[in-house]
Amino acid sequence: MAKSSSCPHSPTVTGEAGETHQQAGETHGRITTPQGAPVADNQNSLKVDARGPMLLEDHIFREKLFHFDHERIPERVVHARGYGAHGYFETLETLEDITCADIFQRKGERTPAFVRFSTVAGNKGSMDLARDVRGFAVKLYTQQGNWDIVGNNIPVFFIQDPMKFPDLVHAAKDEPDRAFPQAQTAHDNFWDFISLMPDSMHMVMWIMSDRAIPRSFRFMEGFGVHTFRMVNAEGKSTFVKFHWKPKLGLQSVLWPEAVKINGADPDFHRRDLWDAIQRGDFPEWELGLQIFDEEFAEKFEFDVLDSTKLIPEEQVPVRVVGRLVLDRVVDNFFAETEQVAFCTQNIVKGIDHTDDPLLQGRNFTYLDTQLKRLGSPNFTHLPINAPKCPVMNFMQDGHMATRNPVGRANYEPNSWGEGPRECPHVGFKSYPASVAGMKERMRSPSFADHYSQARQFYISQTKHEQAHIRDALGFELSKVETVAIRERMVAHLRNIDEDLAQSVAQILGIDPLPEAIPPASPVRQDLPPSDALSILKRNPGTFAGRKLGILASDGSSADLIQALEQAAQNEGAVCQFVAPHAGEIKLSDGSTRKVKEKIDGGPSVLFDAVAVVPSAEAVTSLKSMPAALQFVADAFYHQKYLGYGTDAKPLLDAAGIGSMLDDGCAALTDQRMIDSFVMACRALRYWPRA
Ligand code: HDE
Repeated sequence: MAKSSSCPHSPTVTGEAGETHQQAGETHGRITTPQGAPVADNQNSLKVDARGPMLLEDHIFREKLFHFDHERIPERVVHARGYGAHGYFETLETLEDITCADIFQRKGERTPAFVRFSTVAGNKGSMDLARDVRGFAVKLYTQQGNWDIVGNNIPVFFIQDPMKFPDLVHAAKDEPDRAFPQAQTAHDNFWDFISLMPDSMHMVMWIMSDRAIPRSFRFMEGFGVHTFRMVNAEGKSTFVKFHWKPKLGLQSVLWPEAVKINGADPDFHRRDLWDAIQRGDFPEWELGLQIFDEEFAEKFEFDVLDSTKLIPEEQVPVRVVGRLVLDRVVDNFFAETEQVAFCTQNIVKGIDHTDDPLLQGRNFTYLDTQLKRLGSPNFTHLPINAPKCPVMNFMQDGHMATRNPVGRANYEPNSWGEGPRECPHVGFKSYPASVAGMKERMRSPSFADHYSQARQFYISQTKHEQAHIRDALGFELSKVETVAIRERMVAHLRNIDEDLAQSVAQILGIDPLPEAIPPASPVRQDLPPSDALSILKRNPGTFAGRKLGILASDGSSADLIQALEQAAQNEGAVCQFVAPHAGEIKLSDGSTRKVKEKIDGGPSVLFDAVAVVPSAEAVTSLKSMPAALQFVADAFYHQKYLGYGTDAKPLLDAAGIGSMLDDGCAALTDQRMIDSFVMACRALRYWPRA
């Protein structure tokens, strides 16, 4: 039988213009096999007769499927779900007094950068708004080699010794027998482990706070966590902690919003980053340093080598020395975001590690994990990992070696005059810290205080933020089935704050309160609140980079919408339209607006503030649509700023909020009201409604 060009499922059939797909392909370049041989038919495998068996000799089919079968590489054990972008780091301050790192020598110089944000616990396909720590990993392609700052959006960590990392991660991820829950810590194994690890209590306060449900990557801080060293040309060492401060300020969602966003748009964070970069609204952070010396380290209340502790910014202020701008999305997710390999050991001359045990453990494990994931010690040859400065050494061969030396000499020293040589003056030198002591497996007594900074974090929060921590603990522990674990957690909380312990116990129905766990070191009651630890105390006072969701319809007032658009633009915010139907809406003056979301696909949780301005006619039908009622009711209950046109009032009444309107709700009656509504949105949420 002839080749099935008449098969109705075959795209090789002649198209309307009388052109076959193969012909169309000519203009796009030819499909070839991996060996470069042009492929004549990419639709049909080789068979004996159209309905007959396939032939093993079909090398084109076999090679195509062989490659497909091997497309996946192992996902990261932790931080599997991530999203990356390119950009640059700009040096704002030279730091030759404290470091000889090349990147800090010339003010105004730009260094290429790649950043990958991530959640920790979930699989690669999990949702973005899991309650979780966010990874904030930065690769700086400096002229003296790649420098990676592999940080998180939380400045402390769960554990003090890397020996416990596999246990922590096993406990946090889905339980091994049932393989759930996915991307959440609200289960017995996690809280069982945590409640047996008092060192994690400070981190617990952070992950139960709004920090663990950021509004987007653009609105979160990043931290190097550990104490690092900077070393200057004279060999003098200074301690530093790294901070990334978002230009647009901090912002988080509410937990009920997170739950809905995960359903409405599981890619909420990655989409936000992609969209912002694509519209030229480049995300930006300042690099800040907390700089301190041995003397400060000696007198500070806690051990600076303990990653479960931070240094309050009020004690050591953050000095801004650079900025990071993300201005380019990836060309290919796999090649860049999936294959990027961060290693804490990637440091450059002028930067050095300290004896923080967690950092030392990480220095072993990141290299090891990249070998497993990328399958070859030559992962540094991949473009995303390759330094942008010359690389010369005698390392050779291995799987997939693409950067191969030429010549006879593959060792050093050699008599052939070939190859690179070591360079004592410009090369990396470890800081010659003096070390002495017994080999032993033990935890330093200076790491023993597990509750004081947890308490300091809690008392630094506003009352709304404290309520969120209480509710988060109540929610997570209510999902723990073993009562003894819940009780053990409440017993820890008593060391942090009695009221918190009491209210969580009440949520969990625990009465009487269990005895507090005896702390290894007395809990300090005298640490003052630190405003820098709160998100709300540092409200950025800007609506820039945020989204105003406009619920509109055919016939909506063009004047009102234009005024809203103008006011939002003045603030640097984006407007998106939600409407009863997809496509376009025609406004009162006949002009049109592109609909971003149909009402049942665009709940108000996707926006930072909403304006409800459908025509009177549309309101009549929207009043009986659950999605429209939820849109306005959710916006109200999630404490969003809510503007409404006079025609929309019946919709607010039908949603049950018409009689409760407060100062966070504005009737958009004239230009002045519209402007003041959009300016009020700078507060990001109308907290009194909570
Ligand atoms: Fe990681 N961590 N980690 N971690 N980590 C990994 O490396 C590990 C820790 C962090 O976007 C893994 O490439 C140990 C602290 C980020 O690709 C793995 C310990 C901080 C990323 C690993 C820690 C981090 C990772 C898994 C305790 C904040 C994602 C995949 C000693 C300062 C990087 C990979 C990316 C990834 C080990 C603790 C941040 C297994 C053993 C503390 C942002 O090697």
